Amino acid sequence: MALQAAALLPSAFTTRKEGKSGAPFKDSSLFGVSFSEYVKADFNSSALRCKREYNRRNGVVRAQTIASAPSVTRAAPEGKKTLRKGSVVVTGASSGLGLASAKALAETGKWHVIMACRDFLKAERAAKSAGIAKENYTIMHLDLASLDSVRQFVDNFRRSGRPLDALVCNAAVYLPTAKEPTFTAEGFELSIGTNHLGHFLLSRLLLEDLNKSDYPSRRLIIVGSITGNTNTLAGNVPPKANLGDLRGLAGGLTGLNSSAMVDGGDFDGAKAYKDSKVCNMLTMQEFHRRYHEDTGITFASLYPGCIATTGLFREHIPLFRLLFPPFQKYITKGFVSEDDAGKRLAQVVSDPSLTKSGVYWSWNKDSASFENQLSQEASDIEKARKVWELSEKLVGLA
Ligand code: LMG
Ligand code: NDP
Ligand code: PMR
Repeated sequence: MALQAAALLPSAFTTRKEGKSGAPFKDSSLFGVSFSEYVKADFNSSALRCKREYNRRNGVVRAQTIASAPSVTRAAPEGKKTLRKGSVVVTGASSGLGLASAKALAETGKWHVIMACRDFLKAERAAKSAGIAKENYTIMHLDLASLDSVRQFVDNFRRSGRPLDALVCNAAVYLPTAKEPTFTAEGFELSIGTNHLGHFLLSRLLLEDLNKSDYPSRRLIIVGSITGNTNTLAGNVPPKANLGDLRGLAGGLTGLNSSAMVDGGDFDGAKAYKDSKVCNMLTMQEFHRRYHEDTGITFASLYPGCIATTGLFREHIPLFRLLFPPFQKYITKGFVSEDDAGKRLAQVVSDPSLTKSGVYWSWNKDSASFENQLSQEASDIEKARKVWELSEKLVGLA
């Protein structure tokens, strides 16, 4: 793994802002352009906790489920003295942010990481060269570009008998130079198909497993990005994210009789990626609205910073790959090393103070996490509901 040594930021674990109520925080900015918001501390109220406990004991979850769920031994969380090791699934843990977060979580000694990867050997090599101890990880095959593979993964995971305490939807593809669309096994445009639809099915199916866990704080994290948010400078670099009226998604993104793009427009690989990140952030919020109160599961998203050295840019032109890291390091100052970004994601998975649900986390330059404001489109309630319903149809849940 090419974990960059250039750590511009101190560890996110050690410097966390507490008592954020009412305090404005600034996002990292370019030339003084910054985005801030008032952060409200809203950790679980006792009333909500009571309802949650009731629902958990009675197995209340409105998720669509498949029949083969094994039973997970449950114990009353309040009766526990020592916390067992958590069990977290991280998709796309064979490189970049996924690998760095797997390493950060494993190193705490508190987590066993299930690395859900499409390339088994690559993942094994990556885990070894990152120095993740054998007993702290398991690699399981998952190709998000195939819904059969997603269902197979869920089956295999259940057969393993492990509980599911946290799920991290991290994997993504970015195809900025593609002139024509490429497609998943089911014929969806590859960026939306992988980044959004594959994760949508995975998280819908695994919600049941998360709900069965007796772990004190169960979390479903979906990685978002600044580039999907048009309320930022980065989100205004063309082509901009825009889901339009979702006519392409409704048409199945096949590129045959309908468009391969969510908004029904001409194919643009960079836009498809940014649109997929908007879908990711909308999905997280829709999960929150539909399930947080009943299940107590924390749903959250994040922008980990610009990790300009990862494999995400593998399809970009060589000049871009050469200039992008120094551009982000010295000009935008949005650069973050893979190591530090991994710690940020690990923090969202396991920090006891980050239990708030429905939140999009970002970090200040001093590495303090704060709740960030999503763009208008990425926080559009009606659009979130429509994306959810159309996605359900496409992945065969409705
Ligand atoms: C497209 O290119 C590609 O075509 C597409 O394939 C895809 O990749 C897409 O978004 C991804 O980008 C768009 C174009 C940028 O990309 C470029 O060609 C530029 C590449 C830049 C890469 C970084 C190189 C920087 C070079 C500097 C050298 C650094 C060296 C460091 C050395 C350090 C030494 C100390 O898009 C453009 O079209 C560029 C012009 C647009 C700029 C937009 C800027 C934001 C505008 C925001 C205005 C909106 C207002 C928002 C509110 C803000 C208020 C101010
Ligand atoms: P990488 O390319 O390094 O990692 C992406 C991972 O996704 C790889 O492990 C890759 O597997 C995996 N993957 C791709 N397609 C599939 C598939 N079909 N099935 C299973 N796994 C798949 O990129 P990053 O680490 O940068 O990206 C991770 C996340 O971070 C993404 O969600 C991205 O949107 C987000 N992000 C990244 C930023 C950045 O600056 N880099 C900024 C903001 C957000 P393989 O190793 O086999 O290719
Ligand atoms: Mg962007 C504060 C300024 C900032 C930040 C934080 C990012 C992050 N970018 C910023 C500014 C700019 N970028 C500016 C001013 C430009 C024009 C020169 C610019 C260009 C640019 C390109 C061409 N940026 C890019 C690209 C990509 O191909 C990347 C992309 O959009 O992938 C979808 C990208 C990114 N810039 C970022 C981040 C985080 C990315 C990676 C995208 C992601 O993971 O979501």
